[in-house]
Amino acid sequence: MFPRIKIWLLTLATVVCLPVLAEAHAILEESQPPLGGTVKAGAVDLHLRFNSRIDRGRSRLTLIRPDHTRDTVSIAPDGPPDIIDAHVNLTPGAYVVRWQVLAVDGHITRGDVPIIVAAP
Ligand SMILES: [Cu+2]
Repeated sequence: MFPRIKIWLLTLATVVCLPVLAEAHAILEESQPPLGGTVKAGAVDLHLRFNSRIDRGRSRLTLIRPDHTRDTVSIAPDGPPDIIDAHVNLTPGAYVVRWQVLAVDGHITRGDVPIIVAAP
């Protein structure tokens, strides 16, 4: 009788947890600068916070410059597991910060944060 209850509980737990796991891929919850935000030229801190933990080593930040050239931006190696931090030096113009992250559920998500860099 006892093992049967255990199996039943395990099954129930699986059924309850699956939808939660399926939703666990990373969604951008907060970004600094914000989407469409304006910052002053010079040293700019990029700060992206997600709804779940991400695998920093398998995540990527790409900076698309006003002339459409692209650079991979190195992600700061430490900090909370749901946050990506990076530091860039920017001249005035319209940029896009393109993020691609791997969440703990194994799903990759990506998105763009357009920002405007104004003369200091
Ligand atoms: Cu997912």
